[in-house]
Amino acid sequence: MLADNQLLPPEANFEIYVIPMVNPDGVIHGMARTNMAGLDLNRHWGENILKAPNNKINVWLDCDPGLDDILAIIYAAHCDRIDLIGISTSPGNSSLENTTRNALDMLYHIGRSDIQVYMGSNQLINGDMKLADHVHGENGLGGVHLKQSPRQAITEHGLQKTYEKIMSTEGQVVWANTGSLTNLCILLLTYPKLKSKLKEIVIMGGAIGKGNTTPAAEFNIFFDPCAFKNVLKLKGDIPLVMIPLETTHINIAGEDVYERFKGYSSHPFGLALYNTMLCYQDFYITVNKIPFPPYHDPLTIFYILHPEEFEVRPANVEVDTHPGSYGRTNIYFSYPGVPRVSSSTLVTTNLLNEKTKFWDEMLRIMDMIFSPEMQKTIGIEY
Ligand SMILES: [Ca+2]
Repeated sequence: MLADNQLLPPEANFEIYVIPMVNPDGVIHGMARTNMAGLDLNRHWGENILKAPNNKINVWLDCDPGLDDILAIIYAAHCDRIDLIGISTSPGNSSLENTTRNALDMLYHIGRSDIQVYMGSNQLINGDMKLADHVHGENGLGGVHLKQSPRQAITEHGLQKTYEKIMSTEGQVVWANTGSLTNLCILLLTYPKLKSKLKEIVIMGGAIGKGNTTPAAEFNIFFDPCAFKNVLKLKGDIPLVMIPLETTHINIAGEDVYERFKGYSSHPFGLALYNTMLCYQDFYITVNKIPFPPYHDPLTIFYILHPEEFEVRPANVEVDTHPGSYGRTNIYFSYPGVPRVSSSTLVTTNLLNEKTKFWDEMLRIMDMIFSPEMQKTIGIEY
């Protein structure tokens, strides 16, 4: 292993780096494949030490549902290797009221109302709120209205309760983030002890090149750039994995996926989900001129489960808050002749398999949700 301050040999291939994933105890729990000179070409993942005592990975999901967040919720809530210990909400894809309602309703319809929803901050670290309702519709679900969950979110001191819940969880927790970084920033500022409980932060956000909200910026970062800027400072040595647009744009829900979801539409909730997908697709056809849309947010959960499916590189990440490039993520990778970037911040640069396991796993969960046995357990009368 190269020392942090050691120069890479000039013949080294800089396309893919070896990425030791090290926990605070110094134990490497995984290693990405590399074709760098002198290092093993094979992927050799160790035992995943992220697992909680119940052999599951504790995950907290902070989100702003959101047409693509909802698949992250379903995936995390029903993956048998994850213990989704709570969900906090932020404004972004829609108002805080709507995103919180959407999280509650989604959990209700998939039979996971036992997972508590915590309403996060309705105030950004800096700047004015510019919701993405032109993408996600007037309610964040493309105008699709679900039968409402009888449960309520924790609205009083939601972030304090988030902190308390995480701190009282046995084992460490992975923070998955599919909206702005506002809530995490406030938590790290207010409760520095939180750092001791966070094993890893995995965010969907930013871009290496062009943004999707402005030419410079991706939406989640653009929404509250100062939040991400401060999270990068406040997180200390906690590994942070940033999944930028360049990776999420590979995760297309193709025609086959749409056909499968269409197959659930004889069920009222299946029809609602399919309609959210049609709304999302319509935006990408109209605005981006592509026939099928990328699903950004669920890749956070996919990364937590399958980091070996991603190419990742350490990088210094800076967040631009100048007016002309507001919200741009400036990513500094290593390159020949420059000392290797030593950073606990990793940026994904590719998905290693053209056909990832993501949609297979997602569809397996959907089949399970719409099975007669599961529907009987969920017990909603439509
Ligand atoms: Ca989102």
